[in-house]
Amino acid sequence: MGYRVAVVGATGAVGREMMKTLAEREFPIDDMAALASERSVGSKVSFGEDEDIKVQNLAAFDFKGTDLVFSSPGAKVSAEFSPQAAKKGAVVIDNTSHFRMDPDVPLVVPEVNAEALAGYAKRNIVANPNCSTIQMVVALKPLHELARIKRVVVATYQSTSGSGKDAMDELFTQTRGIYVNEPVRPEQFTKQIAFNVIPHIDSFMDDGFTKEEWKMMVETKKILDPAIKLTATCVRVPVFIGHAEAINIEFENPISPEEAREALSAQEGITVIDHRASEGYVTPAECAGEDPVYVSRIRSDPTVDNGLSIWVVSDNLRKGAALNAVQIGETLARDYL
Ligand code: 11C
Repeated sequence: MGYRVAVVGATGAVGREMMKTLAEREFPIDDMAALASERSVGSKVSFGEDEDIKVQNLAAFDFKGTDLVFSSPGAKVSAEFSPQAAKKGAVVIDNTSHFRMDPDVPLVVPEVNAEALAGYAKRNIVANPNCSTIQMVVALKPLHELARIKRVVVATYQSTSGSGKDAMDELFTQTRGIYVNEPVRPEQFTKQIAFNVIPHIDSFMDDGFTKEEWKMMVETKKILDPAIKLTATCVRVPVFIGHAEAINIEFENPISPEEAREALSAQEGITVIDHRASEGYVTPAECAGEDPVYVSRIRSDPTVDNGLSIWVVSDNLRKGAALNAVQIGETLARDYL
């Protein structure tokens, strides 16, 4: 039996990746609806290699009879339409930040806390975590099981696709413009993104952290363990696809790089590439279009008791968004629907 599926935000960078991932992984689908705002109605989006689907108006769509909704519009649009779809009986996998901290909404990375899906029916909504959180918790989980994480200090290097297609276009146009002496006019970012890095993702909060940094902290607690202390600095870098993270971890118990490497290699969803040579670590350009979370540069941190530093890279549109959402859908289909 196949499912009746809708993708909300089908014309966006993540929405397109969701349609591609659903087709690639042969998710059992009897009917697919691609939904977006009125201005995209009539345009077409690809669903797999051979099929193009006409975009329908989200505001006019009746979710009655839809089994599963993969939703990735803006948070405000999701706040309005995800509960409407859920009330009509669809299970919504929501990629926005709007529902993540709702205690009645599971926040799920299937390799890490698939068991949380048992609570999906409270609101018929499951939240997909922030991309920078997803790749980090996949790497933290086997290490936490091995030696209990006390504290994490993470610095991110996040690609422009995290901000959507217009932001990727701005990096391209600005880079070209700089070569021909055009004035730089940031629109999607707060400052020049070409040949620059910006320590400001999402809005500033009263305590001086940005909302992106706050999300990494609270989402890690909800997904993995509320006892883990985490502090983040999130930085936008002039890369199209792939987020990288330098993660420093302090454990309760001793852990060697060899033990960490073994545990990470055994974890589903992770590929360890860790040699002390130029080809022995992964960069964002190499992970674009790939499914795994790559872990490299595994080494002891001798400045604390039981410390370890690692480098984690993943395609933010795939494992950081579309793939994780589809894996949630696959787990729901297998265990609950
Ligand atoms: C970025 N992590 O790279 C953000 C994108 O809460 O779902 C995802 C924002 C979110 O800009």
